[in-house]
Formats: sequence, C-alpha cells, structure tokens
Amino acid sequence: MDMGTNSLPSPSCADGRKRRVCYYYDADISNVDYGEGHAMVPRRVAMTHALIASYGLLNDMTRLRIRPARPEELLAFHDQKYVHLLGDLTPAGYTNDVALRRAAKEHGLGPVRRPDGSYPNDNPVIDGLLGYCQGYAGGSLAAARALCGGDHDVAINWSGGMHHACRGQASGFCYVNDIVLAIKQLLARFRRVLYVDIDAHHGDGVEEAFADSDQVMTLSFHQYAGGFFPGTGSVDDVGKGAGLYHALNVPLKAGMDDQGYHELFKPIVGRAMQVFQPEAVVLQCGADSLSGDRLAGLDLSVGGHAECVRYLRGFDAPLLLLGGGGYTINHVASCWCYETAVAVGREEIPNEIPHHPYEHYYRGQGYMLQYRTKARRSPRDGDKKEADAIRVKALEHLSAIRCAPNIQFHEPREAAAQGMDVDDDEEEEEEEEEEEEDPMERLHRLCDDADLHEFFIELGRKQQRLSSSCML
Ligand code: V1D
Ligand code: CA
Repeated sequence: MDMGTNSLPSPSCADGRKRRVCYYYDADISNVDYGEGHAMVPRRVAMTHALIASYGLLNDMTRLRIRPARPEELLAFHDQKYVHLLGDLTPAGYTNDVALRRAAKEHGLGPVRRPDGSYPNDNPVIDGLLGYCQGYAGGSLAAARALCGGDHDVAINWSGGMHHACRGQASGFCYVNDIVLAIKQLLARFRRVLYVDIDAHHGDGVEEAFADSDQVMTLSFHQYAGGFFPGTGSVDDVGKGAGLYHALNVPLKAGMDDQGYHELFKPIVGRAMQVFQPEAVVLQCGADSLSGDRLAGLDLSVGGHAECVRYLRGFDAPLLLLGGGGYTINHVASCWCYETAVAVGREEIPNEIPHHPYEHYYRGQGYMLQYRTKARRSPRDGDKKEADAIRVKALEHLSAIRCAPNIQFHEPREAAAQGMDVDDDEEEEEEEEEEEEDPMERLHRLCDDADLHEFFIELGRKQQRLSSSCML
C-alpha cells in the first residue's frame, strides 16, 4: 500500500538527483520481548518510527507495509528443520517438552549455561518467535524487491539487519538472517552486491553465507579483541575459493572516534566501490557503534555514523539500509531517524527533538538528536599506527581483485564528482598501482622495498590470484 511521496533532491549529492526512498515499518515489532534484562529491545524500532513521523519525514518517502515472509521464503537460506523448529517453539514448550528443548539447544536457542553458572540467554525462546522473524525478514525482502523493481533508489527497514544468524543456528540475538535473504533477492536482478556492516560486532553470518562467492563482497567494520562477541573478523580473514578477497574485515580498537573511523571507512569503501563496481549496496547500520552504547565501546557520534550513509548514498547504486544492533535505545532511535533524514535529503532537520509520545526517553541527551557524550576511552599510543596498518592491509586485499575477469574498470560517476577523499598516502598507493600492471615487476620492487618474508607472502598471493581469476 502506497502511503507517501518521493524524497527531495539532496544538496549533499553532487548531481542533486532526487532519491526515491521507500520505508518499511510494522508496529507489531513493539510487542516482541526478549525478556527481562535482555539487551535487545525491539521497541527501539517503534521509537525510531515515532521520531521519523514527528519530524515529518514520512512525507518525503513512500511508506509501505510489511508482508511477513512466508516460511518457504526463509528456506532460500535457512534449513527446513530449523524453520520448522522456530514455528514449533514456545516458551511453554521449551519448559515442558524435553525433545523440543534438546532441539532448541542444538540450534542455539534458549539459555546456554556458562562455566561460571550464569545463563546469558542470547537467543531466548520468545513468544511469537517465527512471526517476529517473518516480520523483520519480510521487510528486508520487500525492500530488496523494491530496489529490483527500479522504482526506488533507497529502501529502508530498521527492523532488519540481523547479521549473526546462520543457516540452522540462532546467534547474537539473531534468529533468521534477513540480510542474506535480501542479498539473494537482489542477486536476481543485480550481478554484484556490496555488503557494508557498521555494527560494532562482526557481520559473521553474512560473511560466511557468501564467503566463496565473487558476486557478493562483504565488508565489516567492528570492535575486535578482548573477547568481544563473536571474536571473528580479523583483517586476514578474506574469503575463500572464488570469493577470495571478496570478504574484508576492518577490526577496530575500543574508543575509535569519527575521525579515526572515517580514515578507514572512506578509503576502504571507496576502493571497494572502484574495484568491485557493485550494482547494488546493502548497508547494515547497527547503532551499537555509537558513543555510549550499553554493550560496545566504539565512540561514533550520530553525525559520524550517518556519514557512512551519506557517503554510500553519493554513489549511483541502489541502496538498502537495514538496522542491526544498538542497546542505548534513545541513541539508536536518534541515529536511525537522522539517517532516514540523510536518505531523503533532509539532513538539515532541527536538532531539537519534537514533542511526541516517546520524548521522555531523550531527556538524558538534552532532547538533542545529535547528542554529545564523553569519550569513554582515550586513544592509546599506537592505536593510530595500528589503524594505518589495517587500512594498508585492507587496501592491499582489494588490489588483489583488480584483475577479476567480469569487471570493467572506470571511476564511479558520483564518487568522481564528489572528489572521493584521497589522502597523500593513498595517492602514493594509486601511483604504485598504476605501475602494477605486471605482477612480476611489483614482486621485484617489493624485493627491494621489504624483506624476503614479505616477498614470499606476496609471491604466494600472486600465484593464488593468478590461478583463481586471471588465468580463466
Ligand atoms: F547483555 C546481555 C543481556 C542479556 C543477555 C545477553 C547479553 C549479551 C551481551 N553481549 N550477550 C552478549 C553477546 N554474547 C556473548 C555470549 C558469551 N558467549 C559464549 C556468547 O558474549 C552477544 C552480542 C550480540 C550482538 C548482536 C549485534 O549487535 O551484533 C546485532 N546485530 O544485529 C542484531 C544484533
Ligand atoms: Ca560490523
């Protein structure tokens, strides 16, 4: 059901082109309860919606209702036994039926006892479990279909973005992986899809689903180290088989702020856009990377987080915006509301939160959409050096897919017009890459520049690349 109009032209876009935005929301999300003390509070999506409405942003996009995904639509990624289990499980069944409880535990559902005797219960058996999954997955599938149809440039589902769920396993508060389902839908129309994940946690479920595909590039920025969940996503984790170098990971130190983040995000995403030339982009906007999150330790402002949306919106590719984590719920709603404003080209909305039914939640942030918080951890000596090394490695991984046979290289139109941020180091790297036509020449140069160990690592990589792509 069409309930609105199209977006305004964006002053931030080099071409000033109007972005046609569609938005999916289902009020039933507020009734979902992960249980007392759980970090995940689905009400944050209803708060986001109320804030979007109070700013009048619904007039700038087409609002569409969500049709719950049919169980057979979930089978495009998930295991049949698992989907049936999601339908059969109830809190009472879990308590009273031993066989059901055993099956639930095998699939990561229900409390899991820790050695210290506590029950973290990441993925509780909640009332209406399958209906909840069908709701958020239905939104992401419909959003993907809207982009395939070509009538919209940006599609939004803030209830989606559940990046940890696996084929037959719940993980990290996620039961069904709506992102994988949406990407599979996009692949029906688009040849290459770039997935970017700015949640504070590693987008492991999406990465694993497409690890051996060269049609989907996954790129996750996440807090890493110190036992932070899920513990995967090192910079050396780069995909496999045909998908080698099509999975990229950017591990971050706690305390990373806007400036440090964008010194990584823009060059890496910009280069991914250049070399991979995606025909569609999916951005998981997990808001636990914001400063002051209850679970994570990154230090992004709302503006810094939304800059990722603004940056990707500037490329001329259909864009799917999804939610994800985010545990300080007033911050989450502020962030996703502001990102909706960026998507429709109204980023100048007033900072003061309008009167609306949830306004009391925003007292702690002075009723300001772009709130201020104190940095929780000041950067340590060596953090910058480490981040620089990560950027160099990630860019190096990206240079490995330059000779992929099915891609013609040219500057993305808008990125070129925008003057993609290229710092001095990068310019040097660009020059280096221009010399790079002959792999053997680069190897000889490396042999001069670096030690022999580096040389052999590079030689091994070159051989792998040559056999997996250029020789085809
Ligand atoms: F804080 C909690 C309160 C109640 C229940 C669980 C938690 C909690 C906090 N952090 N659970 C976690 C993480 N789980 C563990 C377990 C210990 N291990 C054996 C596993 O550390 C899970 C964090 C999930 C983060 C989800 C996400 O933000 O990435 C997300 N993205 O989209 C949707 C969710
Ligand atoms: Ca991430």
